[in-house]
Amino acid sequence: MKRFALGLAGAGLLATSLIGAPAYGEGLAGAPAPFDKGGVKVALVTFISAGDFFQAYQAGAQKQAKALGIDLQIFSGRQDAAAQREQVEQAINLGVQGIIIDHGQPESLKDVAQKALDAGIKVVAFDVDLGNPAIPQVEQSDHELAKAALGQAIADHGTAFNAGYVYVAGFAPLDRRNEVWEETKKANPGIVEKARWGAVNDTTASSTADQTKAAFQANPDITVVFAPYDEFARGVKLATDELGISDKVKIYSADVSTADITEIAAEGSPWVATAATNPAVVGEVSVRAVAKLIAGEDPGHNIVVKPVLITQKDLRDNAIKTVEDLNVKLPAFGKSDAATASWIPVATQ
Ligand code: SR1
Repeated sequence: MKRFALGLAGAGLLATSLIGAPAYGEGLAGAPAPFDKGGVKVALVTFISAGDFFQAYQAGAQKQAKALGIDLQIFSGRQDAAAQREQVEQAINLGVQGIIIDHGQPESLKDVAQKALDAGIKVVAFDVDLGNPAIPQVEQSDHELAKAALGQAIADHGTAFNAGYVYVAGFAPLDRRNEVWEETKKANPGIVEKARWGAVNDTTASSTADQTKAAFQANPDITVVFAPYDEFARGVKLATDELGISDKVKIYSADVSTADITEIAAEGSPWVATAATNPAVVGEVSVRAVAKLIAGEDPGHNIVVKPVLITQKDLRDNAIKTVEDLNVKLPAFGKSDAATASWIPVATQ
């Protein structure tokens, strides 16, 4: 786990490599086939379309695709497993060379992913385990991420407190973070889970806020909430603000965006720490991984982007207001060396 650190930055680190990027259909000088000639098409088939994390992930994927001269088509799944499955089939029919599958339900995707492989299409999965040795898995080291957020909760509150926990089973990153939550409770019997709630839908934050209000009305002695997805944390904060209890509760989360930074750093905010990658970097890594496969190179099977711990104090002390500020103050947050190659221009954030 990288910890927030000052003074490591240089504005030059923000330079992107897009100047001179090939247009779609033009070759990339010095790249292996088919990138030397250009015309590579890739589909990014998403399950969750809304929210800051996923928008930033897609923007990072587009930026890296552009740097490689790839025509990247994004399919929005809108949390609909049947639609996502159909979109994988559409991508196959479009004749793409690569498909990135971003979240989703393994059981509705495994056979269509295999169909893509059988058609000679390279497939990479982000945060969905398709259980296929031919499909590399991109993830954010969710165990490390959850350990960092919970480690901060224990540093702040000790090993005995009444907790609320926001969780929805069936999403690979949330399931991995849940393993750490269960281990943490087992190792610290003084941490008592008083209530568990959560929803993932088109309006995750507001649904979570409604559920949070009910949870706090039934359990007014909760002092710590572990909400390991920023839409969950936003919902919890909305609820504690509305209930007028934000001075009695602290929220520990995953993910970060510029809007999250504003919420965390705000005067009186109960949201005190988050463990996060830069989601745009995860999008870039996903595109590089599929590009390497298309070029006949091995990106590795488990491709991990490491998170950093970001506290309210870090943000306030260092006047961090945006994700771009974080990239500058903490270069390890703004780039990853996962799935790189000498011929791949790295689209640094
Ligand atoms: C519903 S799954 C949400 C998570 O997916 C990504 O891994 C993000 O980190 C987010 O927390």
